[in-house]
Amino acid sequence: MNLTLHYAIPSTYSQKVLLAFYEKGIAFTPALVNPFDPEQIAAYRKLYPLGKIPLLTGDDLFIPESTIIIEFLENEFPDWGTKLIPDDKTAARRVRFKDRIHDLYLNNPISTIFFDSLRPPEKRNPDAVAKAHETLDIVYGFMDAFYGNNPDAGGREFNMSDCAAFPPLFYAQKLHPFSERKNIQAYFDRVMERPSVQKLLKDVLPAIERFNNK
Ligand SMILES: N[C@@H](CCC(=O)N[C@@H](CS)C(=O)NCC(=O)O)C(=O)O
Repeated sequence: MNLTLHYAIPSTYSQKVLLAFYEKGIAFTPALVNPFDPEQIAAYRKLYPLGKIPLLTGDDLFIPESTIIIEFLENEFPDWGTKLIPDDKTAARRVRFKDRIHDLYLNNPISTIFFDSLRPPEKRNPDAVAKAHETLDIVYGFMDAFYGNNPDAGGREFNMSDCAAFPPLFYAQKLHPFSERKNIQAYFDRVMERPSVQKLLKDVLPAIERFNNK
């Protein structure tokens, strides 16, 4: 099957999908998009006018949205590598709920803070950033309680919602630290031990560090 992944190295949603590919051991053709290159963005928007990354294409495929890409991988390759969405309907619903929590209330506020920090001071939006920090405090409360009650999460149990959590948590270490939240820190440490995460960091860290030092 021809699977071409359009993605960007610093993009947390791209990293979420990369983790899924690595966990399942599925090969893909990379189509890198540099989100800071206006020409590349203009070309990409011809393919996908919303301009959102990642996107999976191939033969008759056109699949935007990280969660839907992972659902597709799980449906097409159910027996490969890690099962990222359980077969059991109730368990699958819980995974989808945490996937939404991690995308909407962890990843999005971290992205707000990150992109705001790249703007010149006169273009910054302190209200949006304050709101993002507020949301993160609330979601950290939820995550701390959840991971305290589920010590196998992110380690012996790993699923789509963990693919969604790691990339923003990686950025959050600096942008909205969680080290005082012992259960989130323990969860993060468990996730860090996954070979897929180590591979991801090897692939993306040099680019992120180059970017941070600019
Ligand atoms: N809901 C989308 C979010 C994707 C998203 O927002 N990606 C960011 C990069 S991490 C992006 O494409 N930003 C460029 C833009 O919004 O124009 C998903 O899960 O794939």
